Amino acid sequence: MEKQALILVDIQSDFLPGGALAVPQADAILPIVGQLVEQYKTVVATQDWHPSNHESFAANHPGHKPGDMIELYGLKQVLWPVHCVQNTPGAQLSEALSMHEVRISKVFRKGTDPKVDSYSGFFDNGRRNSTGMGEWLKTQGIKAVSIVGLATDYCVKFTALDAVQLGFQTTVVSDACRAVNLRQGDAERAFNDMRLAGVQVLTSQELAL
Ligand code: VGL
Ligand code: ZN
Repeated sequence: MEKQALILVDIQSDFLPGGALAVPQADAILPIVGQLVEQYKTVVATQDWHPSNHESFAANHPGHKPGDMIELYGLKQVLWPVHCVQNTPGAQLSEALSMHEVRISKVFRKGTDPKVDSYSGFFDNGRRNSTGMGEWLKTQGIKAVSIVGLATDYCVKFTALDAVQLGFQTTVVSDACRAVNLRQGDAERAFNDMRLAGVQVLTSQELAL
């Protein structure tokens, strides 16, 4: 078997029930993620980690509200509620992961530049800076990655697309992800975009076969 890693995408309090950008039914992934974490030797996590002046926050654009679309330094940007602000409880990895924390080799933070959002765990949306995750996985000899987490239609999708581009054999575990679904059908469209790019989309049951 080729050397594999599990990537936990943005499993943070603000994306879970009660959080600032709660993803519907996000907590349903936690038991599945907990099982998967025990099955991989190499587990890494991404962490959305914004400064409070981040320009993806609607609050930093007077007259705009969450869900609005703007152009930000040449890139299309959805405006979000204030979320995952550095060193706040909402930015912490879910407590449900704490018992597995020793198994997480490394956490890669993203979204730290106030001028550009970063959906992918590998690069910012302008593809100017790397988080170091791709380089680190390659130095570990990882050839294949399985991806789980939040949210299907943003950070999971763009992490998976970049993983394929970087040459990793890439699987997304569909029932271990949940979508924001700003528009109805966004989750299905995201899975289709991923499949078209060469991502294998499997349920956790199919993965276990
Ligand atoms: C995410 C919106 C804004 C995500 C992060 O983790 O999918 N979505 N920041
Ligand atoms: Zn964010």
